[in-house]
Amino acid sequence: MASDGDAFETITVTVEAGVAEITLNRPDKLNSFNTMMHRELRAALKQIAGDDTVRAVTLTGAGRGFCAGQDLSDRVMSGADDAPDLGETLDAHYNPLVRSLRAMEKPVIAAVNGVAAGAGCNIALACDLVLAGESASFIQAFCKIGLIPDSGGTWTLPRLVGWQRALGMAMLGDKISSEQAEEWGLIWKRLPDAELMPEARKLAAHLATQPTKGLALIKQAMNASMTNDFADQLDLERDLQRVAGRTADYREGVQAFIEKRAARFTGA
Ligand code: T3D
Repeated sequence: MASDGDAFETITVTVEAGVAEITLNRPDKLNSFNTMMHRELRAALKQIAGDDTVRAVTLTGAGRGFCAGQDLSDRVMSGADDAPDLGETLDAHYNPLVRSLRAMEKPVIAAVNGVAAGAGCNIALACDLVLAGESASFIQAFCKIGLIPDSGGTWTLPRLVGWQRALGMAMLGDKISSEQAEEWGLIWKRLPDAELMPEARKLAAHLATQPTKGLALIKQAMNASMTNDFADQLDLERDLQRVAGRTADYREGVQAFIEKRAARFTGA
């Protein structure tokens, strides 16, 4: 996949050395989602998912925010207007987006560079590893406008931070600092702002040299563990380990260990 920096209006996508970096790019609106941004992000993720040369993905935001969720200026109703069918917009946009992040057969890093609010917060949390700059914050803003956490939030939050903290975040909509987020296990790592993108790029570059199929199988197993019981999960581990054991990267990993050298993984 060639670098696609100029192909979109609301996002930018660059591809270099096996890493796709997607930047949500509506900074004046804190990168909130309109229909075009949904369409463009979906198209980019589809292209990336199908490109075997891309072995890691980073998602970040332009300007001072990561993403403020839905663009509320597209939801203003005058007295006479019917309420929009938000179930429809979830079906059409937010749910396919978080599904595609969870199903992506390569690691996805969220580099949260500022506020992540509403669906913007839960989209970050749908990524595999969440890095945050120290000025980043996480807000389940939905309750402030009468909505419920979507984009997987009601599923992800209790699993990440436990029942009380999930309900506190969802019902109060308080701003959770990056420090608090790290302490609670909401994110993988907090970094000084200036180090966020260099570290995210370093991590993505590392992941892009790792056994991509194996990482995808780890993701598949972890996803399934959220609903499987222990017996089913053991069966799944058996099945997925069988697949992992047949990859070229497993063969290379064992060979490299025996030869006491660094492995050269190809992602196959
Ligand atoms: O509708 C559906 O399809 C259902 C799905 C819903 C998913 C959702 O995400 S619902 C939740 C939507 N998001 C929110 O409720 C968050 C709204 N934003 C805020 O609460 C605050 O902006 C923040 C806490 C995120 C940041 O606050 P602050 O003080 O740092 O920035 P600000 O001044 O509020 O925002 C800066 C600009 O971005 C400002 O524009 P202006 O005045 O400079 O022209 C503001 O209006 C704009 N902006 C921020 N968030 C949104 C937005 N514009 C449109 N939609 C937004 N969500």
